[in-house]
Amino acid sequence: MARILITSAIPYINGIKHLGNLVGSQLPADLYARFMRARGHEVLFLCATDEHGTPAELAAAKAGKPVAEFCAEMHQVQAAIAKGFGLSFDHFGRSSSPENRALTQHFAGRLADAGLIEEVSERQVYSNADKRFLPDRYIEGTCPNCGYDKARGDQCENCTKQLDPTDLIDPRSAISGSTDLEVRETKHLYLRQSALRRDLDAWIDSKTDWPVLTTSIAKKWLHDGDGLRDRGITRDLSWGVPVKKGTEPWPGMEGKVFYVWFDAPIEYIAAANEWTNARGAPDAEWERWWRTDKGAEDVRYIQFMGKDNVPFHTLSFPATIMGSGEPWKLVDYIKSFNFLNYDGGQFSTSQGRGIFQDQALEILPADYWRWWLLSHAPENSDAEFTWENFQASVNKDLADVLGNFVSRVTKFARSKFGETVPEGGAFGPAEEALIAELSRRLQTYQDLMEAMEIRKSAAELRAIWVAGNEYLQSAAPWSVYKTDPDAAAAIIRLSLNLVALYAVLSAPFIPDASARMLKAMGTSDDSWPGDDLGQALARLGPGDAFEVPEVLFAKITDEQREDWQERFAGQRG
Ligand code: B3M
Ligand code: ZN
Repeated sequence: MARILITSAIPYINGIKHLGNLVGSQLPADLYARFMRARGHEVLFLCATDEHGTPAELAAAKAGKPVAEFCAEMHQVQAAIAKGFGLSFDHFGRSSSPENRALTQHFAGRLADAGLIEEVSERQVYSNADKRFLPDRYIEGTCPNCGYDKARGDQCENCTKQLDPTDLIDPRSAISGSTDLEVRETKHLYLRQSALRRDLDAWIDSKTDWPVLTTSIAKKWLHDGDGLRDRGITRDLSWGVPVKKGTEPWPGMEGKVFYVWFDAPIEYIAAANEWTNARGAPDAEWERWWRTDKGAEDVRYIQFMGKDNVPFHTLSFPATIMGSGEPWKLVDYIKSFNFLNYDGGQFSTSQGRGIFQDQALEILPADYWRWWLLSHAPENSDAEFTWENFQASVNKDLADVLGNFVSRVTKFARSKFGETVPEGGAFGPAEEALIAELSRRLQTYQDLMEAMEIRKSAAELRAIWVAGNEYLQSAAPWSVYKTDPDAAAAIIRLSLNLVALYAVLSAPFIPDASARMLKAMGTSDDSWPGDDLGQALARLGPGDAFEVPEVLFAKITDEQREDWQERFAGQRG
C-alpha cells in the first residue's frame, strides 16, 4: 500500500468554468484518485478555488459585491458543481484561507532569508479614475503595428504583436474606459528564479518518466524562453495575501499583496492544513503528506493540469519550494493536458460559447459527461467536443454496450429464475474463455490506469464491457433455457456477477451508475478483484437477492441533440 498525494489545478473563482476546464485537471485527477483508493492505497486528493488577483476583483465589482463576499459565494457554487460531477476531493479549499496566507508569507520570508528576493522599482500605469495601478492586460488602446483599436497592453489580439502598455496609442483603462492615466514609480519584490536554474534543470532532467507534453513545455521555458526571468511576485492591489516577511512587516511593501500565481500553488499545501484544521486534527496529519522530515518521504505526489499551467508548476512553484531550503515535498509526476475545443472553435468564457459546468449538469447526469470527457481526454493533442460525437458515444458505449448488458441480464434472470441468483451447473469452455480474456484485459486496464493513460483506459474498460455482451450473445441463455435450464442458470449466475464486476471496475469513470449497479446486485462489496478473477466472479452466490435496476443510461435523441446544439452555440443566456 502506497501513499499518494493528488492535486488538481485550482480553478479561478471569477466564474463558472466550462467543460474544457473540467477535463484538463479536476476530472482526470478524480479518476486517478478513485482508482488508487479502490486499489487500497492511501490517497489525499486536494483542490481549492483560486481566489486572488484582478479577475476576482473585477468579477466581484461586476456582481456589485464586496470581493470577500463574492469569493465566499462563488466558492460554494463551485463546491456544489464539483460535488455534482462526483469529484471526490478530500478537501476543497480556498486560496484566501488564513492557512494559505500564513504559508505564503512564510515562504516569502524564507526566500528573502535565502537571498532570493530582490526589490525592484518599476514604472507602471496608474489610473486616477480607477484609483489603482492597471495590470498590462487592463490597459487598452490602438495597436501601433496594425491599428486595431482594442489592443491590450500586453499583446495585440489582432496581429499578436507583444506590446508594452506604453506602446499603445490613446491608451485607456479597460476597467472604466478612463484616459486619465499616468505612469508612476512603484516598488515590487522579485523572485530570483534565475539563481535556481541549475537546480531546476537537474530536477527536470531527473524526471525521465514524465509525459512529453509536460517536459517539452518545461524545457522550452527553461532553455529557449525567458521562463526563468526573475519575476515580480507582488502587486499593487488590495485583494490578496498581504506582503509580509513571515510574520513580520515588510518595510516599503505596505498595502501590497502577493501575485496570485505566487500564492495559488502554495494553496496545494495550505489545503492540506485546512483539511486538518476543519476537523481539529493535529498538524502532524497534514505534514506527513507534505514534509519529507515528517513522513512525506514515501509519498508519491501527482499533479494534474492544463498545458498552460505547466510553466508555473515546473519552474515557479518548484523554485519557491527549493528556494525555501525547507524539506517540502516536490511533485513526482505532472500529468498535463491539451485543450478541449467546442464544435469547430474554442470554448469561450467571455463569449459564453460552449457548455458551462452548471448547464451540463442541468441537462444530463454527471456520468454521461464524465464518460465522454474522460474517454476523449485531450492527452496527445487538442480534442474537440461535438454534439454528434457526444450523442454517438453515450448511446453506443453507455446505453448499448453497458446499459443494455445490465438490462438484458437482469430482466431475463428475473423472468426465468426470480429475483435471486440461480445456481446452475459448472462453467464450461465458453465461461473459462471469457474469464481468461477478462483477466488479461483487467491487467491491461490496471496498467493503463496506473500510467494515467486515460483514453486508453477508457477504451480497455469498454472492451471489458463488450466482452460480456459478446459472451451473453453467443451463450444465448434464452435459447439454452428451453433445453437445459441448468446450463442457462450458470450463464446467468456468471452474468449477474459480471454486472457486479463491471460496477467495481467502472466506478472511477462513472461512479453513480456503478453504485446503482452494485445496489441492484444487492451487494455493498465493492472490493477490487484480486489476481484470481474467478473468485471475483463469485461475489454473488446462489440465492443472493438482486433487482432489475432502472434504466442506467437513456439514449440521447436527435431532437435533444439539435436542441442543445442550438442552445449552446453562443451567448450564455
Ligand atoms: N487558477 C489557472 C486555471 O484555472 C489557475 C490554476 C492555478 S493552479 C495553482 O487554469
Ligand atoms: Zn496589432
